[in-house]
Amino acid sequence: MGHLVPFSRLAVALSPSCDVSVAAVLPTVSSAESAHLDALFAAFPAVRRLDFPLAPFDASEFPASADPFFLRFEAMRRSVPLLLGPILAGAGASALVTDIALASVVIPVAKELRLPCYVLFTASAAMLSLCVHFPAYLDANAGGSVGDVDIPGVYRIPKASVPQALHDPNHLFTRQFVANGRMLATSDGILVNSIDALEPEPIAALQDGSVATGFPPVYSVGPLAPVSFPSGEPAKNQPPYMRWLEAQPARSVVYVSFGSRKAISRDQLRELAAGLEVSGHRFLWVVKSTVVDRDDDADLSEMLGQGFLERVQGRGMVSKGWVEQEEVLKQGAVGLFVSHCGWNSVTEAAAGGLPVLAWPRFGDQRVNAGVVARSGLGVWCDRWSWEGEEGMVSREEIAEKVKAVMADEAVSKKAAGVRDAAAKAVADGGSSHGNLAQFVQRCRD
Ligand code: BUP
Repeated sequence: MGHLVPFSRLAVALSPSCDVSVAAVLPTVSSAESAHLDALFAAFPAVRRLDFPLAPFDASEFPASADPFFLRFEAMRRSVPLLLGPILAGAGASALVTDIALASVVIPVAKELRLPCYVLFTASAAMLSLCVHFPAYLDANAGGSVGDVDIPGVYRIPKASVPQALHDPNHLFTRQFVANGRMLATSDGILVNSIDALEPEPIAALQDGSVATGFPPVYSVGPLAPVSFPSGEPAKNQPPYMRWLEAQPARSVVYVSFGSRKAISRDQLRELAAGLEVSGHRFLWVVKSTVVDRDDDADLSEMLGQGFLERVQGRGMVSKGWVEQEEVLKQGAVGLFVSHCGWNSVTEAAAGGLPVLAWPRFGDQRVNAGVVARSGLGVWCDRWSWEGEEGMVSREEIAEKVKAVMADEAVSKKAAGVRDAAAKAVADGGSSHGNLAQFVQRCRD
């Protein structure tokens, strides 16, 4: 979803001025993805659907434990040279925007077709600068282990924040990341869902050539506007969590979500439950117990501890299924977002001026948590990470941090400042608005 959501937002943002088609890869891994695609094409008929069926893929060369989403990216990467050309020819495309995860296989196909090819980087600009610099870092490091990474013109990414997979040169993610990073310089331009107010150094360094010389234009176009899929349902048929949220006082609810995939131990989950209970605050918590939502048949009360749901009834809502996060964050009742710091969640918090208590899990999330802390959008105690071996974060620590950030007026003020800057960037005359217009103009030239 972290990739699909920003693509939908970009497609909708472009569709008034461009003829937009979206290649939907089938079958999807998760139910959330297929529901999202169906809703997108139903709500925006001007956005055309191009089905991209995958070529047969034999996953037996990968460990059985391999992440199903990484495997899907690999299957897509292998299908692209075979299938993308005919799909594009049928669509009559004059420019192409590819996901970063496919850049190194899509750009050569686009070049063969003489089609300008842009990349939408769905993570932060800090992560983009790491992606651009990392191949050079590895070359200079000549097989040594990965440590802190100093990105020219940006800042140092500490070893602990470099995505865990990148410490292993043979990891499937590392091979894809390096191949994509090397190919970025040959694209026609890169769109990144960020703004100066969040990431002044990485954006400037990417644009002025400090990260890599002779680099194509980088368009910061964030925060991409959320896309609403009107359900057509009357208000009384709203999901229970929305009805509950509407009844809560302004800025009184702690919203807790670690994204659409599970990576949190059962013990930590229960400690978090206890921490939220001890904090005394109202909360809405989205719980996932599996990596792929289709497999999630866990029982909430068994997962969170006997009696928990009863004890917090009225004060806390726990949802195992998908919630409409954009709607939740728009609701004035939420006052704090305890987040894994998936990049879309960070940009959504920024657009809403909602303080973030960062609790990254893996991948790019520690880099994003660093952005949250640097920009002042929120707070991160860097011991708080699922990936670390430091042990569990205790209920007392969770309760204390939640209470402290909920009461912290300085953080609220900073987050409101980020919101105002984000609103200015996307308004007529703002940087993101202008960059998107420039990108459209280049596609037309
Ligand atoms: Br969970 C959840 N509802 O219940 P990130 C997520 N989202 O609308 P990451 C919902 O999915 P992945 C839910 O608003 C955001 O736009 C959320 O993207 C939305 O997370 C998106 O925050 C998730 O970038 O993606 O970890 O990159 O969860 O797919 O691993």
